[in-house]
Amino acid sequence: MASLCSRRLRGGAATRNLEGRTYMANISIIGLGAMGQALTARFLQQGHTITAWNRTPGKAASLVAKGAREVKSAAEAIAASDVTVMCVLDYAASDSVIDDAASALSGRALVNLTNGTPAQARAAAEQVAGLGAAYLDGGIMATPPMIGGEHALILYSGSKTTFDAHAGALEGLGAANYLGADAGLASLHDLALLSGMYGLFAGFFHAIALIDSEGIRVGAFLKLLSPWMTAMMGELPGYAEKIDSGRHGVNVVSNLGMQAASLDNILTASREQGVATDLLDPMLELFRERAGAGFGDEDISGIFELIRRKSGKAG
Ligand code: FVH
Repeated sequence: MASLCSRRLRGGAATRNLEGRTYMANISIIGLGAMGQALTARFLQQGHTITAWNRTPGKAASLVAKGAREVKSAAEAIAASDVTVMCVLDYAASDSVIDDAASALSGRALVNLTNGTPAQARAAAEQVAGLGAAYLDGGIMATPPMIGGEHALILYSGSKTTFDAHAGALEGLGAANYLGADAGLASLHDLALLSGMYGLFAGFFHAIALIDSEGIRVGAFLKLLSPWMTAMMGELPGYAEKIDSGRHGVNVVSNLGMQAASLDNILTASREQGVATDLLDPMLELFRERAGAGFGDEDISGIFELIRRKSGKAG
């Protein structure tokens, strides 16, 4: 079970460390895309000393104007600070940076906020440890404009020593949630949260395609859809309880068989309205499979049993 540790310490121009003392750090940044620029701008705003490198030169101009120092290589950036925060496109990119800057890493700490898989994070942690450096992985649950704001959350896992040592700076970016020593945990949680988001978006896009099929404005429909989706969020704790206990047949008020018939109506109506059913077809297949196996009287939480790892379906 992952240990949870979430904190937010806020200062004005500078952050505070875990003991509450004013904290200014030398931080290097690798990657000045949309997210890297937002992270750097926030660190500068918080009073930290920043050294930055980006593969393509020229992206640091506005940050240099605010006090950042631009260097010519990733190795030079890593050598400049005890801790380097990297945020590049993907792990192919971050792996190539680590390979190129391997000689500079010994004795340093690397915080990798690049989006990737748990396996990629674990492999990077092993490689970086082999080079004599500490590795903290991270998953950013925010868009660039949200960085430093009250809704920004960053998940971390890997080196607890690095997290604790630099929490004062990291918490300036957003709430910092340390999930455990396994470097893959931040990515696992990040991807699971994004899965929830994409499922929500899938329902939204199908719903508005159905409404649009009669020429109704999406903005007007949103006034009905948003509160409905918010109300349905209230079902999640009940599903979670059934999944955790494996008892999908208790307190059932909307059984799977009924919902399979209802989802079938949605897909039939969609076809009649000329709307593609691609986003919802797989869900009806799972409903039918579970109901066909004799669980039609239970809750729809039972379809979890068909997709979980030990169902044997996964590759
Ligand atoms: N932007 C967002 O909304 C999301 C929010 C959640 C977290 N993601 C992840 O953050 C990583 C970076 O995303 P980004 O938005 O900064 O992406 P870009 O603006 O496209 O910038 C990409 C940077 O990566 C550099 N880069 C690409 N390939 C390499 C490479 N082989 N070696 C070194 N650097 C590389 C690229 O450099 P350049 O093209 O300017 O030379 C940019 O600095 C990402 O994992 C998101 O999933 C963002």
